[in-house]
Amino acid sequence: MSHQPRYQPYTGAAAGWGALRSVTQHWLASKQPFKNLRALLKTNQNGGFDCPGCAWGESPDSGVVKFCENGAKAVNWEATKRGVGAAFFARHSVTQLREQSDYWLEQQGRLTEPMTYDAATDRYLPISWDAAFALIGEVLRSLDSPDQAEFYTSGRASNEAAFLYQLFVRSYGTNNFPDCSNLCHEASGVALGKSIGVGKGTVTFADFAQADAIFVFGQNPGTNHPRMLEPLREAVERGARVVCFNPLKERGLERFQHPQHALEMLANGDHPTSSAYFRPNLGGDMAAVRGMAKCLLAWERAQPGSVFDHAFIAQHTQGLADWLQVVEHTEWAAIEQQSGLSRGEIEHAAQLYAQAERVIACWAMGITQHRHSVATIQEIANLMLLRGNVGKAGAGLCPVRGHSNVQGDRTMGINEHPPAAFLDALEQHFQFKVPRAPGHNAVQAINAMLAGHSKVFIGLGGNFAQATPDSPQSHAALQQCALTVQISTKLNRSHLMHGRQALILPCLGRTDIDLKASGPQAVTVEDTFSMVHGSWGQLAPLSTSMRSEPAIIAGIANATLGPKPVAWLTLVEDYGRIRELIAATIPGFTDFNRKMAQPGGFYLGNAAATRRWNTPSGAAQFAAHALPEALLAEQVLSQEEQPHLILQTLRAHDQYNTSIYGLDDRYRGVHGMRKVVFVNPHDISRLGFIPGQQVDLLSLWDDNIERKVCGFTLLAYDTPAGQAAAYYPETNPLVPLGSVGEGSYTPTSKFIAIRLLASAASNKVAALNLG
Ligand SMILES: Nc1nc2c(c(=O)[nH]1)N[C@H]1C(S)=C(S)[C@@H](COP(=O)(O)OP(=O)(O)OC[C@H]3O[C@@H](n4cnc5c(=O)[nH]c(N)nc54)[C@H](O)[C@@H]3O)O[C@H]1N2
Ligand SMILES: Nc1nc2c(c(=O)[nH]1)N[C@H]1C(S)=C(S)[C@@H](COP(=O)(O)OP(=O)(O)OC[C@H]3O[C@@H](n4cnc5c(=O)[nH]c(N)nc54)[C@H](O)[C@@H]3O)O[C@H]1N2
Ligand SMILES: [Mo]
Repeated sequence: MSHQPRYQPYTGAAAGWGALRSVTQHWLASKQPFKNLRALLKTNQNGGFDCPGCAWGESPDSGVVKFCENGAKAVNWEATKRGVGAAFFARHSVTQLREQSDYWLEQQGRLTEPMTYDAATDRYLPISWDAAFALIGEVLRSLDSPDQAEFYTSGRASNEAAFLYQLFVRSYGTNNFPDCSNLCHEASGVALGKSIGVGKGTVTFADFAQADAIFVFGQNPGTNHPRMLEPLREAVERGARVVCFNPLKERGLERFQHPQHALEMLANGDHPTSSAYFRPNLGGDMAAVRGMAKCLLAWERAQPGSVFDHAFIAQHTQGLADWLQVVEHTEWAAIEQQSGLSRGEIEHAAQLYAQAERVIACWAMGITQHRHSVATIQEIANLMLLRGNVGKAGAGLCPVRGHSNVQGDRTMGINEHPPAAFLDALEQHFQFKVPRAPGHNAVQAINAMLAGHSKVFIGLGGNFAQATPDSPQSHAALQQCALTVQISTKLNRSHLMHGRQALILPCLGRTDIDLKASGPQAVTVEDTFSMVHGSWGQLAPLSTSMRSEPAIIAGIANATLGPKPVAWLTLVEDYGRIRELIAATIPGFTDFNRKMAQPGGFYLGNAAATRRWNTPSGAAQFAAHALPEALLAEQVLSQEEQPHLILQTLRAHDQYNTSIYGLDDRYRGVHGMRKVVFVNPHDISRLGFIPGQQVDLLSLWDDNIERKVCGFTLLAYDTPAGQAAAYYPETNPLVPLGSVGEGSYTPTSKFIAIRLLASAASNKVAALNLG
């Protein structure tokens, strides 16, 4: 699909013909287009499977087949006919495979049989399921303490798999649950828990149709949540405002064509989706929102009662006075400097906010992957509380989740610091001593493995080696383990950065039919709006040697603990039995087996959405944080050399996290290459470079470790001065392990202080069409 590297600005609109053309290419490349078409048509339909793409939800009563370009790619990626089994591993040693790109690795196809690493030949060899389970059980039982094992989860795991996994791990004796959420929306959970008493969003799909304004902070839905563009456009058509905060002019937010309105596509028409577009500096959103609050305060003082929702504030909140004092003391100079926006722009944003009766605030990784993310999200919550925009129709807080079931996994107890009530319920129902000490998050797990404290890593999905920060360190962490186990659908680098003993356990994906003696099994997932619904696989699995995630977890649990505290193997004969256990222990799941089949699923509820505040004070809390003194960390400021640029690491259009589907990033005009860095043209010349030149990126931190990636092509791009961007995971080696969010521990993937160096290897202009 991708040939000659090319950089040429994209002129079409997002999600229109261009999108459909790209889907078609991926379909054809999968070698079974017709089968996939059928599978796709079931996506997000009752009786079909949940899209393995993002966590965006659907209107429960819409009869329309909902799919998007990138959902289609995700389905297609999983439903490939290519297989990776014994013959493949016989051809390639692990050392040879390490030389291959992430793109190449995942392109090889679906993992088809269990494999174990053989050091003598440096190859993976076949192993029986029973022998694999026995090995895991033996190693886990041999550890001095259960806290010496790490149990990672990626957010594609179903509710059933996640519940079983946490039950096994806690019965084994630890809360070491590093998960992808630690790298993702952790700050949203922490901040919202403090502010409104629940770590989830308060809106449902229906709210979007009633909002007067929708604010979108630090999110690129055109690529990462394409189905969200539809309610955004509908909002604009109704006359509502869509207000974006993003340093980059993201195509999907700028203009939009609806792929399901054939007439419009034929006319090649596009509508403005974005009513106002503000371009803050990386990490500047807290200051911008603070500035908005400062405006609202001034207007309220000028005309009391005209701006604040005093009735709501009096009845439902605490801490307003303290916060307003902080707002008052924050100087405009600091706000403008830190946000990168002018006072006039911020006043405009504040007007748009104040003119709307019902406001939804959405955000994603541009907000959560900073040092002060928790404080930023609490500031967004403050702004929303000021006008009663939480817990009324058409309004609310909306962290837009990433992985299709990352929210459900948390609900099921994938949590390294679980609430006491959850543990109490487990203990009572299953009658075992539940571990109470908090476990490791993702960064703590890496540190524990590096230090040799943790010796076993088990991954339920995902690609820990590439998704985590400071790649050489996280690779070393895995390689230091006595045993690494990856439960996966596709080959990735985590299989190659393995422990002394290693297992690859191939599992069924969302699209595969999961047939048991009792019949085909369904699983359930929870979307970003707390809707839980069933998912039924539709395609015959590529190999009979794959097992479902619940079956694999049950096998491991049984080999480690025997049939205690539950008869693991019997449970997974019919997933309805797992759901009964969920219903018995987790609030909101009463009558689960019946409700999962309801059209559109069922709503778990959200206390804050009904204005019940599960905070210690019983009220929604205004949080009074000062702005960070400087956005740059002390560990950078203390260095002799100061940064040239701040770098954010983001997703291209043709990738799903560490899975690279193709080498294009259509909306940003990049074709056939990923090792690029987007830099403001004035910065390029200020730093003495020219567009197209090859550069190395060096990140600054105070621990004397050289963090560098080499041979990136400089692309002149419309980004605010000083704010650069490059793709993840190629740039993960630059994120220092110690650079994490305060209170969230999330790596600061959107704020890396870097210097640019001319590439030693090939210091010449790449042959590029620079459009
Ligand atoms: N096709 C596809 N879909 C996906 C994924 C995928 O990889 N591919 N990943 C899934 C997952 S796990 C997740 S978490 C989501 C991720 O969804 P997004 O959060 O949209 O993902 P990113 O590509 O990281 O984009 C971050 C956006 O925030 C902006 N940004 C960066 N820093 C700042 C900042 O400081 N302030 C502001 N205001 N903006 C900023 C960037 O310019 C970019 O537009 O998508 C999910 N859906
Ligand atoms: N620098 C930087 N780093 C980041 C981010 C960033 O923006 N910048 N984003 C972070 C975010 S938001 C996230 S969520 C993480 C993502 O971290 P992960 O969730 O760990 O990574 P993925 O790339 O989604 O995992 C892909 C692998 O999952 C396996 N897989 C796919 N489907 C299934 C399935 O159904 N079952 C099982 N068992 N395995 C499956 C396949 O083998 C595939 O290779 O990365 C984080 N890392
Ligand atoms: Mo994510």
